[in-house]
Amino acid sequence: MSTLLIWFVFMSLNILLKTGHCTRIRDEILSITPKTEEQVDILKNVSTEYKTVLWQPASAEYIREEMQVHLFVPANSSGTVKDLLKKHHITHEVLLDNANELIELQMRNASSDPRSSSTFYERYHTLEDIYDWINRTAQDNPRTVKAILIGSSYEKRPLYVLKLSFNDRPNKTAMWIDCGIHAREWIAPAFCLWFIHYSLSFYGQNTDITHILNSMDVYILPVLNPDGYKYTWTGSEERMWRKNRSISKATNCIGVDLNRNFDANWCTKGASHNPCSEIYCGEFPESEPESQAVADFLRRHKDTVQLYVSIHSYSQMLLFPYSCTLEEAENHSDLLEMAQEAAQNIRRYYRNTYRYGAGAATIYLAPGGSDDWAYNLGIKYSFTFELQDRGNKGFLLPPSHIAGACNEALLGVKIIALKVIEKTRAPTGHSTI
Ligand code: 0X9
Ligand code: ZN
Repeated sequence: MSTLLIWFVFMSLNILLKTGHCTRIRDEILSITPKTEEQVDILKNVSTEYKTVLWQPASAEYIREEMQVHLFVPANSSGTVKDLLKKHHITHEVLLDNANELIELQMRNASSDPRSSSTFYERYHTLEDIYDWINRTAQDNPRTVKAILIGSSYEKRPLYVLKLSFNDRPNKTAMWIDCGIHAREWIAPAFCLWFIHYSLSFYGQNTDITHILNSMDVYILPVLNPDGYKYTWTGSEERMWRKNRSISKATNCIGVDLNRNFDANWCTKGASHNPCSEIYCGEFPESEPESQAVADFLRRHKDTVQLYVSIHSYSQMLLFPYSCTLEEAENHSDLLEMAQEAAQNIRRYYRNTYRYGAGAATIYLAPGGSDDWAYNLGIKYSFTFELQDRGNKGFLLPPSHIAGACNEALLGVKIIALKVIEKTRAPTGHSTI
């Protein structure tokens, strides 16, 4: 009798394993490329009506035929979503099936893993840790680093800009870098910290950064969207949050896409008036305290700031104005040449490909962005970097990739800054008279 029972249990287990009914379904990222208009509509519907999160593109409105779509599908929606895709003959590929492990890995930091051999800059940090780091960095470098409070977020968190200034040369220009306008793009704040640490460590050692810092002050805002960033640290469901956390009067939906809230063809095609959309433009341009603080600061410093850089992820791209119109910027060929040189060097030194071009022509029309707004303000060198990767780990880039992602982007920023210095250098007074 007992032999029979053992045999029965063994056979059942075997069947379960073979049919896969036993394997635990986990959160996944699917890559889907719709081939027809009908498939586009189905996919738009899946990504809005079911409990999924679009990773790429940022919103369903952007989905087109032949576009590679990355969709985060939580375990409990997996069956329904896959059945629907199958029913409409839409094929998919699983990009990631260990999202939860990657989220855990990203959240593991110094305090929870003291044996880790990676440095502070090779880990992701909570907002509190970043605030502490900002204070410490300003305190430890009183001659070169100043923390400037430029405003506060919707939930009243401070927005600190670090000013790096290595000398008081007359007619000094400046560059601006902001990180973390989109909450889930964790590699962005990590880059801002990386850049500051690199500048403080290699000034006087590396010729390029020394030349840059001798010619320009640098204003760096490590976390432009602190409320959103804080929220992404509260759990794996919240990890995919993109917008800020402002409450809309009209609906239950939360958040404005801060990169649609600037006054550059505000809320035209490529942004949405719907507060529930991932690309909600807000009630009016600069309705959000975060974008207003940045815009006010840049308006006050527009005569010195020559270069604007905004750090995002993912997809490895180097974008420049315009994103809010298909028209070319007046210095398009200059911007293209600079982006090309940066991308070529990244390829040469890091064997990684960055696509580059004007935003609207390279990815999609996306009005109300900070880069276009800064450009129209008169900052004629304006770039958005989309850091690693090219679509496997996406927002869940493991800590072990931080160094590579930041170093290649840093090279890109240095090349562009050197070009700006060269192009804007005041003519040396060789008078012909
Ligand atoms: O859509 C965006 O805001 C950026 N891509 S992301 O995937 N990080 O969301 C691209 C920004 C390009 N610039 C402007 N739209 N102005
Ligand atoms: Zn972004």
